Amino acid sequence: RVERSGFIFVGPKPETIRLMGDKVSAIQAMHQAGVPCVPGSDGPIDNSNNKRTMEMAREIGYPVIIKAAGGGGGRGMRVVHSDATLLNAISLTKGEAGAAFGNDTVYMEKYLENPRHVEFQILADNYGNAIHLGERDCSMQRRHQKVIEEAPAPGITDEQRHFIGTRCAGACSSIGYRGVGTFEFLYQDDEFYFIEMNTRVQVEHPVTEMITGVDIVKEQLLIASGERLRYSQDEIKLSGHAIECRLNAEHPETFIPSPGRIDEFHAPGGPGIRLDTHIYSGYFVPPHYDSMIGKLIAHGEDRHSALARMCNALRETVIEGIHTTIPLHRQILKDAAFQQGGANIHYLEKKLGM
Ligand code: MV4
Repeated sequence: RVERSGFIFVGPKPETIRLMGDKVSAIQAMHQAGVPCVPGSDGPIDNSNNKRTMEMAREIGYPVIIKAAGGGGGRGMRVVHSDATLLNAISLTKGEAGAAFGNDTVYMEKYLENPRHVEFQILADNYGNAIHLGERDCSMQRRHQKVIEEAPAPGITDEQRHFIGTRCAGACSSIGYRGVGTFEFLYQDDEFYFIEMNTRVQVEHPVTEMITGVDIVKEQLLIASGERLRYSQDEIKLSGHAIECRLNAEHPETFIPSPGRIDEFHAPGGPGIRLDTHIYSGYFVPPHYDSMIGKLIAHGEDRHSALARMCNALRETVIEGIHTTIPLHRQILKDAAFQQGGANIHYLEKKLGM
């Protein structure tokens, strides 16, 4: 399952894992496997027991978030700040979820106000072997679209990585998951909280490839053809730092799609630079598909070096005839908080004044 093919959407976005039915069951399975989850309802909200629901929200502590078990991409969620609005928020979310996803199951979690979005890459074969390839920080996002991703996540220690990564890999073995997958976490105040699993290769997989040397797509194909994992966990060594800028055919300030002819194209190069793209001079960006036209990835021996290489590569890249998000990336790279590392999921939208 691939999210995008040749950077063109080939169908509906493959969903978050519907393990044993839906996200609620996935969370329960991960909880069972020792993966830390967000304090919450630990199952669907029981519509016939409002007293228990109110109690639960008080135990968890406001604010709480009501989420649709069948939701995704930021749809089907509601934050609740007090008893007064709880039951109404639940019925509204249920109604929307039933109409939008054909599943009105909702669950409750503690709402984390300022988390980072950190996800672990795992590989699992058909024989119960599973390993992790460390984590990516995907906090730099706008309207649930990731803009920049990096690996490793700034400030995460080897101990944290080992603890969470081992549990993710263990969970794969215990649920019989095979293929490649991503465990999504919210990370706040030095703690990880599992929220969802993605059962596909993701757009941002190259940053993990750059720091591990593992070709994730190749391993996916080998696993699917019945091969055993070719790496043990000991053989996975993280080296340096990688960052990815998603190049979209969009206006860098309004984010309005900008299809049309690419009159001039010049690719960047040099040590540590990778550009995944299908464009060329004379290419016509069609108006009907996803606006992503490339992914620029920079690797360096440390974060500072990766950022410096990315800066140069963005300056070197020429895409004329359409608008692209390259100027946005150059602006973000100049940002002090971004350079510092560890900005949360709300940072970019605040910076852009939304
Ligand atoms: C949350 C959250 C805060 N607390 N859950 C948004 C989409 C879905 N994948 C999960 N999402 C969130 N769940 C709790 N308990 C905040 C978000 C969230 C978010 C998460 C990841 C990346 C970007 C986000 C943007 C807004 C809200």
